Amino acid sequence: MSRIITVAAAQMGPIQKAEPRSVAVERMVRLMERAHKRGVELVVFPELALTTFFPRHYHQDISEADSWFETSMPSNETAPLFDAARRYGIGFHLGYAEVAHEADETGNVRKRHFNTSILVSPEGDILLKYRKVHLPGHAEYDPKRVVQHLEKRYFEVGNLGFPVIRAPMGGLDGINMGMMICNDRRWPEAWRVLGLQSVELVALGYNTPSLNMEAGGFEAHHLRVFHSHLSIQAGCYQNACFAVATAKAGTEDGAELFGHSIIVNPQGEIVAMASSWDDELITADCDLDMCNLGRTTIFAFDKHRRPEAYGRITGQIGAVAPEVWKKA
Ligand code: CDV
Repeated sequence: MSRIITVAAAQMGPIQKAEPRSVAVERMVRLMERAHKRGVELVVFPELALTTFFPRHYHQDISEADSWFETSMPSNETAPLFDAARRYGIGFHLGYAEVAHEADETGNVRKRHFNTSILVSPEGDILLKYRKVHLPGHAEYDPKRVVQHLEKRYFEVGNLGFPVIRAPMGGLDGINMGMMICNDRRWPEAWRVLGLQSVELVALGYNTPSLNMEAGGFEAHHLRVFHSHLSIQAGCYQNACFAVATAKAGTEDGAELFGHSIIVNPQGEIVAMASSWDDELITADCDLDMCNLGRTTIFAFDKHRRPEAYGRITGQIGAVAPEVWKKA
């Protein structure tokens, strides 16, 4: 019997700075209602889905940025999402900014900020939490940039690794599910850590500007989308898994996000793609047995991986210069 789950990427159009969470949540509940009508069993929302992509805004006093963060999940404002999950029998993935009071690596309990995502069951239970590891951007105001990207100012590096959980979802007894957030998708290490836990479905939310502000905007628009898709398609193929990659899209606070949400199969093929820059639901029936081909042949990790040759992957951060050839 094949293992099929119907999934949706619930792309969201822009959320402006002044818009309250209640408006975003209302839009998300509408998307869940539409998903239910289409027989969807798991809905994936974008990164930082409750507010505008606030790391583009500079707060000199960092504590002022706390208004963008959630202190509890669920909360009064996000409860309608959990209610909709129960009402429609749909699981969901949500990206949000999390503030937590917890110990750091030195044992000091303090207020900590993370770019977080959760996977929620159709019963409203939080099955898995992930905190973004690869934080792009910068920590200080950069006068050269037209639009800031201050993730390194507002978030700490995620401290939960790349976890995978096996849990029931839709009509299936168990699916191996993992998450990554936006920039993580560009790092093969992130995919492989999930792959090494037999992930079958990766939920991934993103907010990606149409222009590369670091490069003065010279990177062509179509290459921005291409690199996003290339990374996700390669990650799925090389780790024999599905991905539901969901964007926030359109012009938000005057800055453009490119959208192009996709669902990808373990062959690396795009099986659904968003075409608007607005709230849009794309769906696919994912037969998880498709994961078996890659993981028992080309990417049978137990047979073919050579970790003894991969020492640099974890032993080193930046690239070093190679040895220079000299004529004997
Ligand atoms: N939110 C992100 O992580 N965005 C990055 C941008 C800054 C390049 C991304 O990788 O899409």
